[in-house]
Amino acid sequence: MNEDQRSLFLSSSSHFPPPQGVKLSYGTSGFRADASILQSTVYRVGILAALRALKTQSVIGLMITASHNKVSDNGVKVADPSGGMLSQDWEPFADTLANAHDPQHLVELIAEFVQKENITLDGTKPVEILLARDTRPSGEFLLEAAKQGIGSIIGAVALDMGILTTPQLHWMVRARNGGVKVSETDYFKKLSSSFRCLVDLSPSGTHANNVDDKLVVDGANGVGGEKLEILKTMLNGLAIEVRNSGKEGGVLNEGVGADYVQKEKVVPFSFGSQDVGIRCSSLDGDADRLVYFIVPSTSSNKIELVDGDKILSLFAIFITEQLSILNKEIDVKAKNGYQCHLGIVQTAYANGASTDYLKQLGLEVTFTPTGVKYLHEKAAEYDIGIYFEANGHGTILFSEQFLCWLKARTTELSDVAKGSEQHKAALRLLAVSELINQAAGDALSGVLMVEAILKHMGWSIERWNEIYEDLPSRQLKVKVVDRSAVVTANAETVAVTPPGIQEAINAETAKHPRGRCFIRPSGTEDVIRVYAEASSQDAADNLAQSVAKVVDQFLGFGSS
Ligand code: NG1
Ligand code: ZN
Repeated sequence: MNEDQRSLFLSSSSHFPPPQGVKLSYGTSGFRADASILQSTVYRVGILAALRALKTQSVIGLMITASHNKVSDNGVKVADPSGGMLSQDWEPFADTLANAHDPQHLVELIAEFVQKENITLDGTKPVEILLARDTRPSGEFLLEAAKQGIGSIIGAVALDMGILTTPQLHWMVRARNGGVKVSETDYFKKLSSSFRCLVDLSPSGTHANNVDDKLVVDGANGVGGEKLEILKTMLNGLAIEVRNSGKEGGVLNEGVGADYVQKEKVVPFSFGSQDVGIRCSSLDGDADRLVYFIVPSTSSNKIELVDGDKILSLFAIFITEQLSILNKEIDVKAKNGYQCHLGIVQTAYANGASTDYLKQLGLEVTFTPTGVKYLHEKAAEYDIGIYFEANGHGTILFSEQFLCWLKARTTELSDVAKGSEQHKAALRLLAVSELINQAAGDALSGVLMVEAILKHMGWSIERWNEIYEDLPSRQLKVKVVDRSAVVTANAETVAVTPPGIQEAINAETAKHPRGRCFIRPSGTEDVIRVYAEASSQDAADNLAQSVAKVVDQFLGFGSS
């Protein structure tokens, strides 16, 4: 590292002293904390993103968001050239960078890393970093810190894309690295045109159930509602009403949003008896999660949740149907054949009934730890990989090889075969690959996928919800002295440490029919999460409560 670069670092980093007594870690989804202590972290992630761009000689993304967390929190994460999450082998460097205690130490760490990774810092090959933020007020000053971090690396250029959903930024990074200089308008155009294409390919006569009725969307008082207001004006044949768009003065994620609806299973603010019989859905604060729900015709505020597992199952049904139409007329062993490998990826939070259902359909289901970085990576191993977290975060990935084959099939077919069922199935799969965000789980493209499939099947939301019945479940959080004391294995289903805790969990679980329970440290909050499932709601509640007590005994503030 030359002297100019060294003194640039020293002077700019002296404006961003790290918070005292806080240890930050690049968790499930980047760094997250109270916004008031994040300035130095975001500045340092700016440096990290710039180094990553130089290393990969590609466009990198930096997103400022704390998703479903409360409005006083914020966070920052990096999008890699593929549009996916930061490569996991850079996470330890992210941690050391964020926790460096003074400018001198920071410069030494960077110099060492730059040398190890063979990164050239002479400005001869300039690179771009796309910046975006959600609607949190703190995003504004944090974005400035990110710009300063990027500006402290010679040859790195920050491009401020303004307020975007997290998946919009991931999508832009991916597209730009594919050589297309896209804007937000291109994103909306792509979604609306591929949605139109899918709807036009629906079998005639299947629209009746829902073509004229509307979808009501809870925007979590965040960026998603705002963007959906724009997108909906570009859609034909789908009426969307957005509530909690943030314009009515509501607070981000407070009594609203996908996380609230999924965890509390109650109606979000501004929904109620007027919505009985209507399809309702909820986005989270940065619009990368989506759940649907039904308001039952009772006086309580409870809802029927149609969660990420049901969205995944709906997608799986549709894709399987298209693949079987294709395979019916193709000899997969012939020269033009293709044995498409379809895989489903879930986490331990997936409702047991969903996994049973998917396996009954004959699908291959695998599990990864929580966090889309794991699910995404696994799903990318298939020709078509569908992944979802129960909380509504997920997408469908297509391999390049399979897409090439599909494209070739649609053009190769004779004029007679064009318009055949096989041709339509291939076109539908291609439209899905355009509509669904290949970079990250995306609530806006997810809504359009769900709506197009419901039209295709001629299904109401009730019909969709009935594909299987969820096992009752309960999630709790426990505050502990040090959450890193819990180390898990087997896709987080077993707690390896502290010693004896798993045996205690097993003993509680064994008391309940169809009981299943696990604990893990949250990657986004300072808590241990408890998940319990059993044959009745009371049993699931009791199991979760008793395991929360176990956690408290082993790790709580009175434990030592
Ligand atoms: P943590 O806090 O690590 O449980 C939560 C979600 C994840 C993921 C991330 C990122 C649950 C139980 N966990 O992570 O699935 O979505 O936030 O937003 O929903
Ligand atoms: Zn989110």
